[in-house]
Amino acid sequence: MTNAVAGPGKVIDLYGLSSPNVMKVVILLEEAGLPFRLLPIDIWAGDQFSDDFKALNPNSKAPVIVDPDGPDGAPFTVFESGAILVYLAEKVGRFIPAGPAARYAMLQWLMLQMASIGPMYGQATHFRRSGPPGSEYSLARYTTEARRLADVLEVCLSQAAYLAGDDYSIADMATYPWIALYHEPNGIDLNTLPSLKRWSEAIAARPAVAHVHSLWAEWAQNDQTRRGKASSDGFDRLFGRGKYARVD
Ligand SMILES: N[C@@H](CCC(=O)N[C@@H](CS)C(=O)NCC(=O)O)C(=O)O
Repeated sequence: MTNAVAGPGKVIDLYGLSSPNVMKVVILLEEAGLPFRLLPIDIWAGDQFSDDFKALNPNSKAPVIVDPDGPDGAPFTVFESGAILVYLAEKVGRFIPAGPAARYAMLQWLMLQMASIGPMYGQATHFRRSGPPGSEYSLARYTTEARRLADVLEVCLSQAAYLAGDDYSIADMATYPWIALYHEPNGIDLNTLPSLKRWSEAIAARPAVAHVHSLWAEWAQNDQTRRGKASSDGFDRLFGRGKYARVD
């Protein structure tokens, strides 16, 4: 882990980088006014595989948060961006419905983002940017699924202002970064999806989200620099290929 910046007592530590799974957490931190500091993870240098990081997240992925003021008043670590969103929303008592029906209506869209939108958009982007020759089948499969999922969002958002109904929630915060950052590379034309476009523009216009985008310009630039310094072994390890591939 690199470039940690010291911060005072109640500041939440966020281990992350300029990725959609991290952006969703930053949106909630900003919306809720929770102070945090970014501890950058250089995934091209393999920070996520260090013993120190695996003690926080055995799955070696960002984001992770450490809340100095956890449920029992002691420091509390949470990994998996969906779990982090639920944890922080419950902590502040906002952006998560209280009643059971509304809560599950929201959680189903949060789960859809975690289980489908993130992985499918992520794989489509991987094969587009980094797939070796012969990746046409994989690229077509994941791009088709990403576009199908955008259609699912369009239908939902043609019936309500937000994914879970009238109220902006962590389901919207989870899904927004994938649309904002990845619709263009995946060839998803928001002009053909008017409800998704309206929703995306409404979220982008929120002051907290606009502030996150201003942070992102610098964070993305820093990650470009890290990526530019990466070795071919670093890429092989990140992508599980070459000597890191586990195939029979
Ligand atoms: N399901 C996880 C996915 C996290 C994830 O894939 N994080 C990426 C950055 S967006 C990462 O840490 N990649 C490093 C690696 O795969 O080694 C979550 O939502 O938190």
